[in-house]
Amino acid sequence: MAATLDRHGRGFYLVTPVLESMALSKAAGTRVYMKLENVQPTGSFKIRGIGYFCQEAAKNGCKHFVCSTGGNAGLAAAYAAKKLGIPATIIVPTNTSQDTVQKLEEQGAEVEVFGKVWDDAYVKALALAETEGWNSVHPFDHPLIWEGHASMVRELKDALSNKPGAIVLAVGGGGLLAGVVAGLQDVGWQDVPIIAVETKGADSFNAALSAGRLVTLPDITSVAKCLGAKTVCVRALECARECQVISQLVEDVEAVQAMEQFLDDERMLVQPACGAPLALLYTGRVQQLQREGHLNPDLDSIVIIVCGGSNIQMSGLQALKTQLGMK
Ligand code: PLV
Repeated sequence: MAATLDRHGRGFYLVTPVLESMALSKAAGTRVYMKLENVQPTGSFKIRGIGYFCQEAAKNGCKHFVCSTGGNAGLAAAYAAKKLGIPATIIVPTNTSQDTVQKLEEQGAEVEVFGKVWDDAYVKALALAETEGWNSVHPFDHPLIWEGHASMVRELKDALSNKPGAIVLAVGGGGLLAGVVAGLQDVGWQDVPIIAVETKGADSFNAALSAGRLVTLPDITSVAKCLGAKTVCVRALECARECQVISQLVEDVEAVQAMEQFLDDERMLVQPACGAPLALLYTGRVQQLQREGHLNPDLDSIVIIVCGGSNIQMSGLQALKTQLGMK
């Protein structure tokens, strides 16, 4: 369990609650458990893998971190760096909100705004790592990150009396997917199907699965900027060969409706990146997958990874609704 400990023998992340949701169970027609990663320090699951990566880098003498991010990976890196007493520079694309920049600065990080989307910020981070000799923290593509994320599946195994019938999660660059697959393999649950959800316009995993190879999207047009990696990591495709991974797409409007519904149902506000997997449950897609024979018609339960995201406020939700022409 090295992934759970910092240099003082403490973990950066929390063991998160697993709660049954009456509203989501009703919507999906099967008992739904929420793995509440939104309550992690910095508001998302990212602290698990990124925290572990940073701890290991610190052990190896890292002097300065640089992390390109859609927001949440950077917040996790800044948080871990602060705990480790190592400076961090976080590179965010221009579509990043001022609120996120402020949160990063509050964590003590130096923030640079660069490029239109995350992929551009990544190029800048790599260049800085090269010229300055800093340690680059990838937001999703590293075995230590997957190992850190895998801890959430061990917690699920401890919390649930039965193996779930499916796990629903969001895919951006594929780090969460790779971590969950690592965890499933670790606890002997590798036969649990994973429903991997993206929004249209940030659907690089779906495109890669259809093509049978990595595909680079021309642009990210979805409002779910945190799912906006133009290309997923190689490991994401491998995961789909090792486990049953069902790729599903939702519309931006569905993801934003799901955010609002989830706020009403569970009193928690999450980002569009998390609205996407919630939308899968709210729009009856589970029952559709069952009817089509992709999922067992008789599921014991479904787990949804409530991946969270800290870049959202009520005004932001309202702005998204206006942008998408919703009432
Ligand atoms: N967000 C990354 C990549 O952004 C970041 O830099 O924060 N849910 C939330 C709330 C997220 O922030 C992310 C990733 C995901 C889901 C998807 O995780 P992934 O990238 O590991 O598949 C461009």
